[in-house]
Amino acid sequence: MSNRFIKTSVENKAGIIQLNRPDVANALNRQMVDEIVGQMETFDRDDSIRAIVVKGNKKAFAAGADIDEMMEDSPLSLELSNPFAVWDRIMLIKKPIIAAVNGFALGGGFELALHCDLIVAAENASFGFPEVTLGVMPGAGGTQLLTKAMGRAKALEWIWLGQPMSAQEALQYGVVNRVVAPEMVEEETMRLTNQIAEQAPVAVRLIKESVDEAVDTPIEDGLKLERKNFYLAFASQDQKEGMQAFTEKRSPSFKGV
Ligand code: CO8
Repeated sequence: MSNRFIKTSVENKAGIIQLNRPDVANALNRQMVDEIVGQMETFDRDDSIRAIVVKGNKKAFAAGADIDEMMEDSPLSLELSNPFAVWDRIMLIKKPIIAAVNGFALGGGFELALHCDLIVAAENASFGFPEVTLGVMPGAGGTQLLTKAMGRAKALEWIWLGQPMSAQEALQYGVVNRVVAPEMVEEETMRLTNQIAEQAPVAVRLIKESVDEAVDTPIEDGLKLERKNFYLAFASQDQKEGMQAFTEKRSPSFKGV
């Protein structure tokens, strides 16, 4: 099935997903979310891709769920259509996902950015959950992901007030990784992505799983997984190549096996 609401491309070892509903500030309708997640899964299965980038346009990363589509929903229509099941699949993507955010990342758009592993933001980007002003609340993980990222008190303030937060403030609270001039967002995102894409792929994958474990589990369980993954890394050719290259004082050539 061809994509209607996203554009895709490949640059070096990065698979790029561009949100493409510019007329409505990239508001996320359900088909668009299906396309985004389906494409993430396609890139995740592709051995030539080492990292995934999600970006919008100059004005907006995404201004939230499509309000026109959502306004007729009822509890039962939501229960039956189960619109958030597709979001859970993002959590299963093994490769690094980097969001490049220019302009608005609001509501579901902010939730999409928070589902990514790293965020590069423009100085003029604004992040927020305006749902409260619509009489609802975040539904695609926003209350959970933002609280884990910045702590309870600040997350409550942000979600209760519904006001956007600047990129600088988001940086200060550890919600985004880097803030750069708007015209540098893509370049900086690709620089970061390419750096990660050059690392040993098996190690990158095991690191993502291990760090994710730290967020949700007791320290004992996290340490067990870290140790298991550390041992597993020694089953890869990349471990041998990486250590050999170090002793031979040359750059390693990682193959992802
Ligand atoms: N849904 C539908 N249409 C939208 C949305 C949206 N979320 N955001 C913008 N648009 C449309 C506008 O209606 C407008 O259309 P038209 O040209 O036909 O009038 C067009 O995009 C351009 O928008 P504006 O004219 O408003 O542009 P401005 O620069 O003046 O303002 C803003 C940009 C600030 C982004 C403004 O459009 C805005 O406030 N948008 C709504 C933001 C919002 O409330 N988002 C939260 C939605 S609720 C939500 O996300 C719940 C998430 C849980 C589920 C997630 C599942 C996907």
